[in-house]
Amino acid sequence: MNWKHIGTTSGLALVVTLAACGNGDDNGGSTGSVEDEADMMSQEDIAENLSVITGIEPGAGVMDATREAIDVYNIDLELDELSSAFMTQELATRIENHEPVVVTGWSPHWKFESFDLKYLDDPENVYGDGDNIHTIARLGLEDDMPEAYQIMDNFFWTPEDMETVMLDIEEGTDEQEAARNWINDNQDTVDEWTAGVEEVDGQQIDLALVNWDTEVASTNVIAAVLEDMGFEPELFEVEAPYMWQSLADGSTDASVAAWLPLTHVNFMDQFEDDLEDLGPNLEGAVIGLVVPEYMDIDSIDQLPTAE
Ligand code: PBE
Repeated sequence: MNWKHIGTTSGLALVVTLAACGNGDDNGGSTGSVEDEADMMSQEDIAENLSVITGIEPGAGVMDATREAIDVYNIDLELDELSSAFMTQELATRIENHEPVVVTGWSPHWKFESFDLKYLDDPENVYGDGDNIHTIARLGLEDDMPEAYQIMDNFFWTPEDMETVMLDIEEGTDEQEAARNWINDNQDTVDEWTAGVEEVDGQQIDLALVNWDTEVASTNVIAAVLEDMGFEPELFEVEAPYMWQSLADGSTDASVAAWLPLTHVNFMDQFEDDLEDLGPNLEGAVIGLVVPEYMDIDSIDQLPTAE
């Protein structure tokens, strides 16, 4: 049986890979790799040909941080509000054409497997020193659904685990199947999350997620684990602010998609009294500005600045 996924999904990620792999030209390949110095794009060329930072959904934490970075570093680029799928598509196209491109990036993410990319240094530390991804729940979940609460609380994995699932999905595997593949290969880990927990009989659990590759991977894995324990998971795909709001008002039960302490600091400030933080389910997440290796800059303060 499969859990319900309420909301839209995107097939764009697959298109991106095909576009990115289809062309073995001599620009150092179309993955953005650099084979010799001539492939490097100078700071002047970048200033001349770059007018935007390619962003994602306006409500994402990495977008808040980027608006702040533009201010702090006085960056002379517009921030394009797109979506995660369009961001990776734009990245692929620009790399294919050996053009400058700077995106709002995060790790774990499959884009680092598909392209040769780097984070720009952040001397003013706008993007923080790394985040963890936390599990959050509505108030009262522990009393109402102790088994689900226990499993959600035990859920913990590594960036490599998450990347395995993301890459599987990005290569075209169905989200639920990718989650199952990972579980089949990591049954010992999953057994630790469910150790000592009683199975239930068809209890519905509503999980909120945003359509970011990271959260699609984690939410589908925890949904599959819950399903195996007798739950009927429903996945509610929402915009970032509503993910927090829906837990605070009790209209969903839990989420594994809270990036803290930095990325979602504004949401945490707003909603922390009305929900419960169950702590990290993954350690070592990162956000920042990301460019292809062939751009000959290393730091955010080398991006074009306003006079
Ligand atoms: N992200 C992925 C999210 C959190 C998960 C980095 C795009 C954000 O910026 O809010």
